[in-house]
Amino acid sequence: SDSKLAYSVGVTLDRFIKMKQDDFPFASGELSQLLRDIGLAAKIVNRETNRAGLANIAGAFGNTNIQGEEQQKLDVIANIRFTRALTKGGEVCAIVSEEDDEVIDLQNSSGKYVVAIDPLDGSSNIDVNISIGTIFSIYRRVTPVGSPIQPEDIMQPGRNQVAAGYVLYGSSTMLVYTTGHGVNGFTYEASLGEFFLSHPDMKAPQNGKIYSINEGTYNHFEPGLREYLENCKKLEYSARYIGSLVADFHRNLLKGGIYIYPATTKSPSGKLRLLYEANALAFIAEQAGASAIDGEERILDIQPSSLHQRTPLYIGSIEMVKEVGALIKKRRALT
Ligand code: P6P
Repeated sequence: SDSKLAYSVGVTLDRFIKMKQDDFPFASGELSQLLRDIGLAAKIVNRETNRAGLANIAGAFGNTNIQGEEQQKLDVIANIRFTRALTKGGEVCAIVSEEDDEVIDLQNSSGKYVVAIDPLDGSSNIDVNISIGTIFSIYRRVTPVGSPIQPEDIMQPGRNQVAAGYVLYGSSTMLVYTTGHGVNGFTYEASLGEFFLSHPDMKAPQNGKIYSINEGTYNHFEPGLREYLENCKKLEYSARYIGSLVADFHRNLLKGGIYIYPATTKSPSGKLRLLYEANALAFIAEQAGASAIDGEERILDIQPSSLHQRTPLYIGSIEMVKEVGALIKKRRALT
């Protein structure tokens, strides 16, 4: 297939997007340009992230970095970079960002797309040099192009996504995305300034032996989840929890595993955000043969009611998600 060929000749992200666009001659090319814009912003944020350590050291002696600039938090910088790239590209009419309380209306009368983005998830990990990530979802607006943005353009269920992806700023920086025709991973080669296709047609193992959850609040978990975790321990599964959603998700996608951020009595809707965290990873998971629920229903079927609403998230290998979902359903029926 062309993905295999691409892998062998080392195709870049831009070349791959072009190849895939050729597969869809009716595509207007705007989504392709939007994906390229995201790729560019990812390269810029990658550079800022790599410098952050040095800047922070300088910043430790006051509020300015080695360039004497006001040291901004990296997630603020990432938000500016992605928002600017998406604005300049011209294809986007509105942005929902973890960093902005309100929808950013770009007043772009020709923009067809709405982007929901977490510019830098897990940014508290930067100071301890742990991987962090960008997560994004892309929707087509549902009201006529050129008319004022309406709530229904923004409050779309995850199944409406036309594309979704993440950037993982880790031991190497990767961009992983789907446009609904499978999942492809690209690894950044900084010396060339290019993302190269490194993980064509990613498929998650049906089952796994890794579970990722913060058990600190175990006593607040519901019975079905506690029963599932006891099963994991009986089977001596590996507990792997990085404290960075994108990093845990990516490892579980490649090796098989489940990531859980549950509802607890303290946070009844969990911690993670539906619009710019759960939906994007759920779309990628399902495209890679994995699964994502909120404990009982499919993440992609949730009808959003507020911009920054939270949702519990159970995501990863399909057999593991099925098992924990069944236990939760069984124990809820008993209460
Ligand atoms: P806790 C990071 O703040 C984040 O949003 C995810 O990336 C991560 O998995 C989770 O929260 C960590 O949360 O409550 O376990 O520290």
